[in-house]
Amino acid sequence: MPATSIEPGPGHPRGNDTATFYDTTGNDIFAAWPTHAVMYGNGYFNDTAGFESTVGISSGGADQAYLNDSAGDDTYTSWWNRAVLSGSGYSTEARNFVRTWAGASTGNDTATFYDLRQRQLHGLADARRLDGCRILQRHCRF
Ligand SMILES: [Ca+2]
Ligand SMILES: [Ca+2]
Repeated sequence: MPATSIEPGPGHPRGNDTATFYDTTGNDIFAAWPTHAVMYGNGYFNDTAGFESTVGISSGGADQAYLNDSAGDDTYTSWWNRAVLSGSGYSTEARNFVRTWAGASTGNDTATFYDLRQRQLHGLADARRLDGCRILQRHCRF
């Protein structure tokens, strides 16, 4: 199956464009950076570039999401079924993934985790490594 690529195109004005990735019933990988994102699995590979907002959705399987931050200040917020990483000019969201990973590189990055009852579990600045998981973040490490 040929790879597909969707881009706003040259000269496209910066706006609030959203790209949404839908997974398969099998195991899929969603990986996102501030300027591009990919989802791939058995027999397919999809990618985008230049969207300000990107959403990856898992419907089943042992899906994993990897959210990569920018060089500037970023904010990561994780709920039991959803995680959002955002910074200057971009936002990336992963929904219903069994496992979500977010990386903090440079900048004043912050992370907040909420449990099933919306209680805040952790707040920390300049996180180097965040590893959220689906149920109560029991296996999180940073
Ligand atoms: Ca899947
Ligand atoms: Ca950062």
